[in-house]
Amino acid sequence: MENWLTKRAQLSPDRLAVQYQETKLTFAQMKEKVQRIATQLAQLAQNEERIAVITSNQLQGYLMILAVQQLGKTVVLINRRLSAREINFQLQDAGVQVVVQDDDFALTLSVDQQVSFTEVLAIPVTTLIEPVAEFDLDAVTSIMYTSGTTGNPKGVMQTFGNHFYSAVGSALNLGIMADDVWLAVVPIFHISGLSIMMRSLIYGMGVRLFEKFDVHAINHALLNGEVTTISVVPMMLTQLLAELPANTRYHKNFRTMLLGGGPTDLTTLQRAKAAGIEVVQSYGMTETASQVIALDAANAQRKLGSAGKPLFPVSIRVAHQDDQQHGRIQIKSPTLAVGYLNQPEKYANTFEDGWFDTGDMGWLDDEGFLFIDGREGDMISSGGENVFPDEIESIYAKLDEIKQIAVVGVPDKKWGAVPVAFVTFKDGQTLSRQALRDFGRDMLAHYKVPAHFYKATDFPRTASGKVQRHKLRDLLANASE
Ligand code: S0N
Ligand code: AMP
Ligand code: MG
Ligand code: MG
Repeated sequence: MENWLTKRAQLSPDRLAVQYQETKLTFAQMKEKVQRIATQLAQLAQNEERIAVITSNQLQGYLMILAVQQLGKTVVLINRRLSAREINFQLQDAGVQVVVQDDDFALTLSVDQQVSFTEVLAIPVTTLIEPVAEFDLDAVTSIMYTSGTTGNPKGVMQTFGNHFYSAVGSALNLGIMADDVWLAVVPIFHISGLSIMMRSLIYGMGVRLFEKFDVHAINHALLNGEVTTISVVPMMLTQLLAELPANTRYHKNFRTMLLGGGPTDLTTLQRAKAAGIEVVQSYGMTETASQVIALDAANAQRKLGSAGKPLFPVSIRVAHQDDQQHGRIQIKSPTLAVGYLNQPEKYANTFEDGWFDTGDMGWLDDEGFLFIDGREGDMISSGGENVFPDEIESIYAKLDEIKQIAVVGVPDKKWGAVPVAFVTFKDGQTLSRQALRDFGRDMLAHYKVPAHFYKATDFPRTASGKVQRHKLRDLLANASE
């Protein structure tokens, strides 16, 4: 397929491509800027197959990601909130030696070159390079890491074809209007955000980029008609609703709020309904290049609480035990990633009879609408970021003083859920809460650090001695910090 940016700049050169703060770029202007940056990146990383971009949702990072694509190289997208240790693991796994990053990114990483955006933009340009003529639908264009219940994070390899089918599947459900502007406050290092960038190129749609989840600024944009669509995780919807003045309606230009990334409670959906907000519930993951299941506007209210039906290119089945309605959600889709980097067997093992097993549980009603029960294991969804107790426990297990630690998710007013830890110490040893917290903040993304540490004497266990996490919550009632 012809290079999407080249094609888009030909088809609709004067349409808005992206707005960040007061800066607006049309597709023609964006193409010109991206070509210059691609030329600069080429000098920096001539022989690299992959370049990592570390950025918040700001314009330079946005253009850097597109520039890597123009070179025919793969962009490795790094969660800006991870610790140096976590990022180094991903960079090493992806064989990355060149990182381009936000000017204010402060961590020192184990790579040959760590270059700030300002430094990239200062590289002298004599002759502009030619962008790649074609985007090969089978070529891997982006890699982003996803964690699981066990083992190290896996680099999910997404192809141009994955992004293309994802964008088309979304459009066939939500529709496309000539003046659409999609507000991107979900991170462009997650598929929730990157998928908006890809839709923009494919649809010729404007993106309004927000660096911070500033509730007032975002409500303002939805109230004054500047944007037509927004992607949110549940915690964002809750906060937007809480700050929305009573009897106030979003602007009539605003047509869709795409909600995904984690479970939403029915009360929040009902409050959104009462506020007249068109919430489209959806379900998707990094491996599926964003939503694969979504509600349509016609059923959004009637099927409140459902994640919807599979998008046009997607098939779904729930694999269950004989007489049970609930089971494992499995998917076939041209948006399915082509693999986990360096771990082909691991990816192959997630398939059953050609169906990708999501690891999530759910059930289908008699009309084929999917309801999600949650993930197997003990994943915690904190503000749309996935947190795995096993990972936190294994990090803390490195501390000599700790005999055993067990982590469990508890409801949280702001983030939806947060991890808390129960700790037992070896005889005669202890660590302060502050020491435990500091250690965690050094080793882990801050959202993974337990919000509370409770000293325990022992844990509820099975007959074989395994800690029963689900029973730990019962201990909270009489636990002391
Ligand atoms: C909610 C967000 C924006 C909060 O970040 P904010 O307010 O910018 O925080 P900071 O200023 O950076 O930090 C302030 C303090 O808060 C801590 N913190 C930040 N985030 C979290 C968190 N999630 N949980 C707990 N604490 C958090 C910071 O650590 C800091 O504290 P200190 O100073 O102590 O360090 C942010 O969390 C965010 O962006 N969340 C959303 C992430 C997301 O997009 N997840 C979805 C991933 N899944 C997918 O992409 C697949 C589904 C999908 O594609 C999709 C999803 C949604 C909508 C549409 C789609 C689609 O299909 O298209
Ligand atoms: P990620 O790997 O970060 O892309 O997160 C994907 C995971 O988020 C899924 O496997 C689910 O566990 C969870 N998730 C996404 N959408 C929903 C939803 N609508 N309801 C419940 N959980 C969801
Ligand atoms: Mg995942
Ligand atoms: Mg931040």
